[in-house]
Amino acid sequence: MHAEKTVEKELNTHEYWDCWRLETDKGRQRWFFDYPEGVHTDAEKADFLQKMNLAFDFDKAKNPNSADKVVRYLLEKENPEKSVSKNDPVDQALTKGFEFYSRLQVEDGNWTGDYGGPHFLTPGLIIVSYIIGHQFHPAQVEMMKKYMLNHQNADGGWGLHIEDHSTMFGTVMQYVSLRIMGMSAEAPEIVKARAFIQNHGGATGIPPWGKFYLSVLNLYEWDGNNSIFPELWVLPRNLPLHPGNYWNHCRMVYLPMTYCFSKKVKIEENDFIKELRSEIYTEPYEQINWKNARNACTSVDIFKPATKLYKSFIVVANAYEKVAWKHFRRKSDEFVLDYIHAEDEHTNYINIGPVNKVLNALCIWHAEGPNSEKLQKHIDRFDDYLWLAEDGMKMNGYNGSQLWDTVFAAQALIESNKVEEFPEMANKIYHFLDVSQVQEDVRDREKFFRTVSMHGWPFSTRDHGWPITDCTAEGLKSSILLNQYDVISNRNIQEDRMPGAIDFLLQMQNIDGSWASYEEKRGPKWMEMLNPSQIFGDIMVEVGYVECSSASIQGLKKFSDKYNYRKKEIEAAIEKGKHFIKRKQREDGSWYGSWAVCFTYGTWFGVDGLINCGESPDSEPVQKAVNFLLAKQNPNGSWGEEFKSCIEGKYYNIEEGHCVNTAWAIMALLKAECKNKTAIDKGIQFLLSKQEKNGDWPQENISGVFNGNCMITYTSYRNVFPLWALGRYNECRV
Ligand code: LAN
Repeated sequence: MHAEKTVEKELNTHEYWDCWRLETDKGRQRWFFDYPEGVHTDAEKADFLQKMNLAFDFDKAKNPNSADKVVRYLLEKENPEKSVSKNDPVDQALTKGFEFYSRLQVEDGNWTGDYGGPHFLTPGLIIVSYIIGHQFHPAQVEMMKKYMLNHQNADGGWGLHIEDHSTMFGTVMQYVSLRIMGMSAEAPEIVKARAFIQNHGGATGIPPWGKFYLSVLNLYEWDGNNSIFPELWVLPRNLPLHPGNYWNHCRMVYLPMTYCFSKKVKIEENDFIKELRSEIYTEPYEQINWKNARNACTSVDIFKPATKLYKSFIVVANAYEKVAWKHFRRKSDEFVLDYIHAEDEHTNYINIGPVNKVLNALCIWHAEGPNSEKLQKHIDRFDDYLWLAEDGMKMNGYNGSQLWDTVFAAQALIESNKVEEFPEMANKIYHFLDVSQVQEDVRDREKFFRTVSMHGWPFSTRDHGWPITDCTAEGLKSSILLNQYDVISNRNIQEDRMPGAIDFLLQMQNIDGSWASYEEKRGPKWMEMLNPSQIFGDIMVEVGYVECSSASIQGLKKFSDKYNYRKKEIEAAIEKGKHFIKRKQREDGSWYGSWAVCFTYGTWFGVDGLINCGESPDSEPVQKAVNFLLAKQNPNGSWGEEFKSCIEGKYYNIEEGHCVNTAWAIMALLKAECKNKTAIDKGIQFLLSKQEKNGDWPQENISGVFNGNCMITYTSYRNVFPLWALGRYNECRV
């Protein structure tokens, strides 16, 4: 009886998932919804959506991470399973794993997936859409609402990301969004969320970015914000304070923020806004002391407290606001708006990330009007960021991780020696590498502080276009490797399309030998003391990362092994890079990973980087790394790390182990030619035991991270890294 019920529920679930369709075009990915036949009237549609809601019931207590069941169900259905039969268990797992993964590869050659996690992105989109009067499809609204409710914590709040404890930022942002999406103030979930807000002192304690979002919604006075003055943009460029020297994500977020601050952009007050004002504060709105609220920040939210330097700086900035010189302000405003237009054009209205995506749209609405063509172009790109999974619909942390997932799949396939066995997959991969490589520099590059882009690779798609050091290196590496195979039919990425990537990588190396993420380091480290966010670390200026450095070295090395272009300079760059990697190694032999959880990730890059620099596996740093990893192996053969490792900079073990961490550790140990074969065999056994019948691996905890405190989902990691580790193992034992 019970079994029958489960089957029935599953069938129903699929019926609703089947109304959704993912379209992809050169990496652009968008979800479309169609009502099924027979659903015509408004009442029928509303009824259908309510039922669909149940098909997205999700138990956060089991695991707050979606397993990307919807897209995988649709793709698996489209691409039938093929049977695989190999004598050797490792080869069987590997081949089955690739067979399964090939079914998930979309037509244009990449892998799509959930890139959610942060809890401040979807609300940003909802808030801005409300202000600019953009209506989402009712099915999208239903799914976004569902997503937020699925992720509500037991205490009524939401955190900075899906695995986080509740914070004021997370809670107020979802609260306001859910209310905008039509939930009543008396709905039980809303009542609970309000209690969380009230019990933690009310929304005046929301961190600065939250104050900003509330201000444009007219739920918080602009006077309660510290000054974000636009004159910053026209200061002399050689001042460290000039935003042209900031980390590009910080620069691009503060750009529209300065516009809104300067123009005091806000929606007109209405009854709904007045209601919200009465719900999120502990005192009547009119009585709030806004000046005091400027620096208020709820303690559970704080990751990086405001420094003394920042507090002094802000006193000056706030004082300047009262005497700001009109002419200078007008000039600054003009530059800011020009720059917003330029970023929109450079990225084909995708924008660099999910935050400036919506904030630029807001500025364009304000500057160009609600019916402007430019606003429409912005709105057309909203869907590029929306992702549907079994937990509902969310805004992704980027317009996807298409290139990134594809380069790892390429290398896993190559190292496993499976290119010839999966020629279609390999050809599609190559095609995506081809169409995602950037083919031009941006206009007015220097005026807008952009570096060269020509022949770099971005993290997602060519239309997005911002090249990244490690993405470029991995794209280059994958192209060079795949060029060796006759089964690849259109080998378009040849010598003429590589020097640009090399120029970019060489130009991006920092004086200390490191590589940062998108650009070279442009400002001093102490600038971080002016970080106003309180919730993110390392946002002010670029930082040298072991991951980006190791990847860049590997890319340069692979190129230099085959071509002669700038050979001497490459050699020197690799040598300098080696010293950086060595300096970054911790006493215990590990490296801290900044972009995934955490030391197993960093150490995988550290070891691979050193070996590529010509360091012997027997050398001290490599052996120290081996010993570190061996010491962290769990009795069941696995490795596993909690996301807390990233936040505290200290290894937090998960005893039952995670496939992704295990894969990174095994890859590092194999690269280091670790003599302890038993440890590696045990790790491999763990991966084999975890593989599911269809060739997939289970979705475990969140893998990605940024700015030290915010986690982000990479659902492809659970496939691509176990495969790569098995492949490397398989080849090493031959
Ligand atoms: C990313 C995603 C990719 C990531 C790697 C390529 C994996 C990394 O090796 C270098 C850094 C980079 C490019 C990166 C930087 C920070 C990003 C852009 C993100 C984690 C995706 C989302 C995040 C962005 C900052 C989110 C918006 C939040 C702000 C604080 C602006």
